[in-house]
Amino acid sequence: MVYRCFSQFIGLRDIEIDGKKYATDEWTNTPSSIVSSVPRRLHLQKDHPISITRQLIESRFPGYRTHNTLFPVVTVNQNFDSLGFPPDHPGRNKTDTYYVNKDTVLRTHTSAHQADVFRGNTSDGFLISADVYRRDAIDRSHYPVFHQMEGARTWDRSIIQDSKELVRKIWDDVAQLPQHELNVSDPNPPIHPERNPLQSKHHMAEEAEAIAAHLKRSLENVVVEIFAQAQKAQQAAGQEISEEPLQVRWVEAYFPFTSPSWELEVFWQGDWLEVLGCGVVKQDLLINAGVPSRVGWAFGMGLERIAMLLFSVPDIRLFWSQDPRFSSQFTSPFPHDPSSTIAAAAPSSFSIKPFTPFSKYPAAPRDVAFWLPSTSSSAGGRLPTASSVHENDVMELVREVAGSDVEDVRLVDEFTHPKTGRKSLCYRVVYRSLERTLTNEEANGLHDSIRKALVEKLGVELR
Ligand code: FA5
Ligand code: MG
Repeated sequence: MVYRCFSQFIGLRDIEIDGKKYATDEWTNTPSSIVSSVPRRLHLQKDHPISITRQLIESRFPGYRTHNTLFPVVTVNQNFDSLGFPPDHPGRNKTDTYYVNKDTVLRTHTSAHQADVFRGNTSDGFLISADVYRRDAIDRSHYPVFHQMEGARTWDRSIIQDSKELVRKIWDDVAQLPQHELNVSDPNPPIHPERNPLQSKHHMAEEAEAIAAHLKRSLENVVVEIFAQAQKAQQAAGQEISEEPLQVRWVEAYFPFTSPSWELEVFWQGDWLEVLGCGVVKQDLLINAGVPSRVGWAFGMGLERIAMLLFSVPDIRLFWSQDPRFSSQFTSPFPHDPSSTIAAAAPSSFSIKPFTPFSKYPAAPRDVAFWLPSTSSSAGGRLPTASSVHENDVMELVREVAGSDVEDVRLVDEFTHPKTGRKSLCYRVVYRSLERTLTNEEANGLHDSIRKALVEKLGVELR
């Protein structure tokens, strides 16, 4: 077996995460660089842009119960089983998820807490903000630690006489939501029998449609508010504001714990950026959580993605910077509220200041090409080799060596040798520090270490 990346953990008895000890086993794959970011909790740091973004979004859900200090180590059951993830779902793989041990993971999403909070049944609406962890690609909008906000709103059927009355109540609540004038592209019907099915065993179409309308309007209002604040900020700072109107679209999606489901995308810097996933909560989840009479919606959004729009932050790594040239630029218009349990309204008048980039240091791109290990030792072996190294293993190895001095990693070439059947990959690694110029020697040094680690840890042969 080629996959030896985490052999360093085997034989280690315990792993300590933010003061709590966990036994390790052959599933453990959480590196120390990840463990050391656990105490940062950017969403609760005073004046941090992720925290300001959280507060601003919370203010669009006044009265919702907030849960902002839930611990990031959860059970496999909380993260996957309780949400109906099938046993063979790729999200469960070691290549995608940081395991603490066989039964315990760093949460990959705030949805890990949905069932528990529903079970607590303390409010009609709740919001959960938290740090989440994923082995993922490296680029300016992906980072292995990021922050999500989960939101949910449910209605209790048991206190209402008949289902028509519930539908009317939900539409009344939709009418109470702020109106916006944004032209949102939403070409698909709310329910589609194959692509986006109604939970017909549990819901009437009219119920699901009313819930979907409340969900979509609530989230569109968030995006409208964020953009209005971002534009105001850019204008006040004398920055050039884009002529193009805000473009937003709903896309059909799939999650094991909602149906129907959608993603909301925003056009940003020339591309569609996915900012959230959402849907009508699977009734089985609510039944298993002991609240069978509740029906409603849930969403999960990436706080970094929203904060990048709000503050014009061009690179997701900047949020982790401890350089005062970054951190001193932001001031929250909201009171510092790390232990608050209720979403507060925004002050009647306030303003956001956009990020002013300090000089951008030069990029140092370097390529590395290698043969994937053969899975057969016989010379003419033609067994496929592609699965012996997962792309996320390459990503993590690069991150382990170069930390936040790497801006982007991407596959630029791949081919299979016609005779031997061996497969070769070429990755381009772009080195760039956010805080200073990397010298040629430094970039070469990092790159050499990465080349060595690829051979030692993934068993590849350099070309
Ligand atoms: C989820 O995590 C679902 N739990 C969302 C959900 C909640 C659906 C409730 C339905 C009901 P997804 O993997 O698409 O879905 O992530 C949600 C958002 O997190 C994305 O839209 C994106 O904004 C953000 N995100 C995902 N991966 C990263 C990453 N590596 N870096 C930064 N942000 C990310
Ligand atoms: Mg998604």
